[in-house]
Amino acid sequence: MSKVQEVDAVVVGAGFAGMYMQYRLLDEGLSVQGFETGDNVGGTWYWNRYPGARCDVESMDYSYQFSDDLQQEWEWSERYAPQPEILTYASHVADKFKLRDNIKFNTRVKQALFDETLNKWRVTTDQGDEVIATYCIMATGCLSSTNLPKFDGLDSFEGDWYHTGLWPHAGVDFTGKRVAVVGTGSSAIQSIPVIAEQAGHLTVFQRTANFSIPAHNGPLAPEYIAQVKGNYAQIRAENNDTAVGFGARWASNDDSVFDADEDERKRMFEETWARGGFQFMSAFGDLGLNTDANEIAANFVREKIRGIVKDAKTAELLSPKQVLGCKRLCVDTGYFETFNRDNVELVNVKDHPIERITPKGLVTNGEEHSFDIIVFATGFDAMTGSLLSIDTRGRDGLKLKDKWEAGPRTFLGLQTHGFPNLFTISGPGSPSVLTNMIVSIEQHVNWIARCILYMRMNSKQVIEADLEAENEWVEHTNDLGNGTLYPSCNSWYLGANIPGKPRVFMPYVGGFQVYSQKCEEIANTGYRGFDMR
Ligand code: N01
Repeated sequence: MSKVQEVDAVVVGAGFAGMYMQYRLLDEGLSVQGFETGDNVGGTWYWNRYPGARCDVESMDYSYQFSDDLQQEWEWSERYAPQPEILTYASHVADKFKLRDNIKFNTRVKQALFDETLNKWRVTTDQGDEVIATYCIMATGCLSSTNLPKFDGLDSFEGDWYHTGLWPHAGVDFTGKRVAVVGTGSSAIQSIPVIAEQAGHLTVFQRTANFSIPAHNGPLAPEYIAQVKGNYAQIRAENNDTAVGFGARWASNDDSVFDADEDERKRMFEETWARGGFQFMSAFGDLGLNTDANEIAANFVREKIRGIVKDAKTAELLSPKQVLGCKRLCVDTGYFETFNRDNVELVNVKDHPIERITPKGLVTNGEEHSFDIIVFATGFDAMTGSLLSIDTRGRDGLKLKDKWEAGPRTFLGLQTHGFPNLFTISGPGSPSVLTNMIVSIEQHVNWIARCILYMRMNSKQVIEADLEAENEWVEHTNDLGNGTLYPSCNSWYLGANIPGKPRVFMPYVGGFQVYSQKCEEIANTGYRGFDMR
């Protein structure tokens, strides 16, 4: 494209955030240009095609609520939807709402510059596109910039290697192969049981053991689907009124674990363990806030691991030492059981890190392990990685990279001072990754769409977060994070998985319902904390 194109809005990314943003803006009659690196919609579900990938939030909750027609016609097959089904759903949404025409695929946005003479953004891509837009909306995802640690010698490896977050579309045949998996986060914990079934031999390299709760996945009963669909409006409203945006219909207990006797504790933990998934954390009200309360729940899980894993040494190695839920809780199908297989081995790389990759495999503790395939399940440069991969410059040429040098600074995770008319969907400073992402995405998109409509109706050209409001929000977000147990371990929430990244707890931990109410109040009072001119 050689000609400069002019539109009302550029939307970067065509995952669930980008797609719904497109839908809302097009519906309001704006001209929109979307850009997407992949060759199709789906975002995270487009890239993360590793074996066993599925969503940890239940399918009847992890779906759009903006269209009743959509939520009534779509039929989920399992309690936790597998990645291919979520991708098919994304594709269905794009077709149903005719979103593809405005998205340019196979195109990466390289630069976004605010042109102060025009009060507009100039956005350029790796395909030579140049677009001038009033609004620039980053729907780039919280977990989309993959983290591949800098291992010496990777280029020399003679086998094949993959990152879970950039999985080949054709799939990978592990049959009879000697396979290594590096990492034991959610992606590894989902893929390890499936890879182990195919591989000749699987070696798992673990640096930090992780807590995982069984998913108890299975097909959804038609009666259950009918019951949810018959009450969807109410279920969605109740979910929207929770801290996490899902699961309102399952019982949660606000009582302290210390108010329960031994039998009651055991009963609650067994009940939530049997129910499966994230609900385990709601067995008692103080598991996320009090170290001693947390330790009681953590010991229950460690005991479960010892009960599942036959070899005592392996069980001990798989038992996490950190606070339960401090790193993002994992949800699994047969993860710990996999270590009872004869073809699976666990290697601890905590004390003896991976030294280097060789043509034959990798070296740790002075010993070379040989492989045909290495899978890096080493996570993401979360929340800021993809935003900062675009050269974004606001007023006075201010670079976003420089402004966020000591950690991301936003007002509500929606805007950052110095960057007028730039919006981030589920940005740092919003609840995003601590919630059902689709619920958070819809809330942000609705807020941005309403704001843009307000500006157009009131002849406002520019909106920009006030510095003071932003500073207060950053302080408030930090205070809330520091009041929890999250800072007690190293996690991607804190940027601690990326060497040199500032240690800042990035998401807003005050709860989705509190946050969305604040956003609503701000919109209702003429966008207090934002400068509109
Ligand atoms: O990444 P992670 P992930 N040597 O960062 C290890 C979401 N998600 O892709 O803990 C050895 O959690 C690292 O070790 P350590 C979900 O929010 C959702 O698994 O840093 N090991 C860790 O074990 C999740 O939290 C779903 O010590 C190294 C692992 O790699 C987020 O995505 C499914 C290493 C990385 O774990 C990220 O999950 C999957 C090294 N040099 C993911 N460097 C669903 O909802 C890193 N590691 C289904």
